[in-house]
Amino acid sequence: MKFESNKKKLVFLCVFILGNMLYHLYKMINQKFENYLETTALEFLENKAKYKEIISIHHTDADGITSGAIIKKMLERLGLNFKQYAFNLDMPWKDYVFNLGKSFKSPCAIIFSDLEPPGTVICDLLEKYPNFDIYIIDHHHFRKDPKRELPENVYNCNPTLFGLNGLKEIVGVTLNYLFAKKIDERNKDLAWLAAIGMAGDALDHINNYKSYNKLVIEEAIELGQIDLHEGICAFGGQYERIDKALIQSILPYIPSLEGDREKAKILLQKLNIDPKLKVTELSPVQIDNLVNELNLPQLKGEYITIPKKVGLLKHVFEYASLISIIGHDNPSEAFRLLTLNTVPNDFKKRYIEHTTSIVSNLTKFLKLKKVETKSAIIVDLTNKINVSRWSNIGSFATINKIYDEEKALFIGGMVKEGNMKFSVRCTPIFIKNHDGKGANMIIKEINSRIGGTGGGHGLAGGMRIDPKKYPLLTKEIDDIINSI
Ligand SMILES: [Mn+2]
Repeated sequence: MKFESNKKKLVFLCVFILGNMLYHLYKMINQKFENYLETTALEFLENKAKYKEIISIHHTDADGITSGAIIKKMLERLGLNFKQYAFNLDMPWKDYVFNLGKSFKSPCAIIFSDLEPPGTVICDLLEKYPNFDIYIIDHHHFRKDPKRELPENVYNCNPTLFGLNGLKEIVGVTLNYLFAKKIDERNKDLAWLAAIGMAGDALDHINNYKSYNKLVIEEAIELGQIDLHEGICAFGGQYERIDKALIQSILPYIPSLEGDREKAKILLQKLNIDPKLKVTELSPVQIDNLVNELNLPQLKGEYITIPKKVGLLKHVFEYASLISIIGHDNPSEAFRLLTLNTVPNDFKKRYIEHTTSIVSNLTKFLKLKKVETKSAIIVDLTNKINVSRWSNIGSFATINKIYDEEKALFIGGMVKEGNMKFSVRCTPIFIKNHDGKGANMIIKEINSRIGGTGGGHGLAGGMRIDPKKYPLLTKEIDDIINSI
């Protein structure tokens, strides 16, 4: 009898485990998307002989640079004639791609990595150059042409069209890596590049990676290209000794330390932790004591290192930040960084300046007077923090959850006479509470009620208004948010 019941339990357990595995597998992969990606890769291989040249256009942040590096290697392996362009989106797509397109040798293939023109521009471009084939390997929300379908020679592999989350589940470099691997299995030696790009776009703990992001990380670990560890995650200062790391950490930002090294030292002394210890050298007990003392559970988690690199470049979050800092104005230097094992001093200096300024600006942000209504927080930074930092503060304040997550954040101020600029941020909680609507819908409503310009997506957007309308904005903001 007892044996029978144990047997039943065992069968039940097996069914449960198997069911769970199948469920997770189903959640991980999206067969329709994979089929389309594979078909696109096969079509590319079939068409490649007819192309006089291949044009690769990619973004300039860490996700874009690593995507570009993967496509470059893929094209080199195919022995194809190609040109590569890094585009930081500082001019309208139409101007950029029409001007560039004049020099392309037709027929050609254009591969867009980690960025893509809106549908209207693609349709216009192909009306002028019907012999350009277009391969879209991008994960951003695709802006369709409301009147025209894309022609047949556009292969749109955008995973968001297949219901995937273009950030949590698959970022640009993950997609470009998967595409390159469908083209040629040898490209799997580039998986470590995906780990860097992902860190830059996802801005999250590895524990929270999902679907294809997670699968590619697991692949890179299996191939020995990256290592996974558990411990303190002071992203921004992960390569440093612990006292410096804590005050340089931007994910999480540690409010109680205010970027002050003395405060960090006092804290460590209290916990009997040697400030000279490296973040990665802390014992499990020291880790728990630190996390408890600061009451920051997100300070503990999984982190990734690249075994063949040293110092800052060993840590993917910091590597990605550095590439994004350099890449916007100097993409070729950002490309070169990928070939190095140690960070050059001048780059490291720029990295530290950038990171410490985020910390000090977040500290300022917390202390500033804010207009707080039922559904919004409005912060006027005019003459307080440099304009070029506003959007960045908005993003890091949001990912660090250092304001009421149920409210929309407006951060900005006067940029010049008659012009007020705001970055708008909404957290996933805000969006969930408002039927899936966020920053872009709020901006649209503001534009129609009180004027101005702007746009964006649910989590983030930007807008400009007439400063004379600022009092009206603060007065009506709750009503505006209520009506989206
Ligand atoms: Mn991206």
